[in-house]
Amino acid sequence: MTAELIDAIKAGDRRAMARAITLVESTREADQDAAEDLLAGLLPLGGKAKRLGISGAPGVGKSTFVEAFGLYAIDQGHRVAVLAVDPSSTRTGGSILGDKTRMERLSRDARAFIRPSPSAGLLGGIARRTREAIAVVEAAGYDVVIVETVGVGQSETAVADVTDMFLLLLAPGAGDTLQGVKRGVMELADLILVNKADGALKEAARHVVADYRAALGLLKPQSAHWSPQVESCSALEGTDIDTVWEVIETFWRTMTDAGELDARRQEQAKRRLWLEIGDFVMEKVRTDPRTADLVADLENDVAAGDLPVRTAARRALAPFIGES
Ligand SMILES: Nc1nc2c(ncn2[C@@H]2O[C@H](COP(=O)(O)OP(=O)(O)OP(=O)(O)O)[C@@H](O)[C@H]2O)c(=O)[nH]1
Ligand SMILES: [Mg+2]
Repeated sequence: MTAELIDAIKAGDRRAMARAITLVESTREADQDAAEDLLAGLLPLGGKAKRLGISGAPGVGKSTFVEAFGLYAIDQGHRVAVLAVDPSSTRTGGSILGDKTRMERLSRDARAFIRPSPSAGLLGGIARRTREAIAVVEAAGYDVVIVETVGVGQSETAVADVTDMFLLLLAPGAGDTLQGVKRGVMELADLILVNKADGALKEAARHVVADYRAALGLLKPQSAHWSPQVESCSALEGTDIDTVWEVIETFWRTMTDAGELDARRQEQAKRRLWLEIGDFVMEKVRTDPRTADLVADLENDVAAGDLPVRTAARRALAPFIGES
């Protein structure tokens, strides 16, 4: 069954891709072996895409940008997959509807694949599933993968951790003054893009660009080979999307030649390993019948202040690691 599914994915069969993503997203115990078989089979087929993370406050124009940028990339001969990470449980029907209309042309194009966010859940779980969804779309030959999230503080880190390049979208007059963006988020950005540089906002956008260029000059770049760039564009009018594409190409050339792209991906995989181990152990300890009562008592003891937390933690783990 796995071999057939992989063949269908390789052939770019959209229903097979959707089925595979649903399988890797599944939390059912009965699906876990099949999901791991599938991922093992996909492994040698992946890794060739440009993985681009995009974030920004609500309303800065992420969906509009992804549509314009995606269509541009398709024009350049690429195939584009869009995966959404949504940490909030409050996403409204209106907003999903908004995405459908704002990405209308892209979603109808056979060279694009758009996967909306899995229904809300823990951010860690969503990030893991996104990583695995990337494996599926890469195996299907999509060579530009966009992972989009609305910026809420932690979602940016989650997205940056599954992508190669992080793009922070801003808009003039949207509270995106320098003070409005958290320093930690700014430090993640490989490219800061000031959108809505059109009409009455054009002049304001120029100021925002200048402010951020100055501010970035004061930050120590995360990378030894890449200094974060600041550009502007208009997703609505489709202007300067080509400039954005050029910056992205330069980033990939630079980082690939320097070996830093591979290094980033290796670090991400190692971090993910420890997160998976942590999740697995946590789940075991929480749900194991041998510790259920013990854990409840320990929770009470630490809540009452009767036991140091580290001692309680050690006791909770004792049945698994043979310590007392
Ligand atoms: N003037 C102008 N308006 C834009 C531009 N890009 C997007 N908008 C408008 O800004 C509004 C929000 O755009 P979206 O693309 O839905 O923004 P978003 O960041 O995806 O919003 P959420 O999904 O709610 O977080 C819409 O009314 C767009 O038409 C632009 O380049 N210029
Ligand atoms: Mg949107």
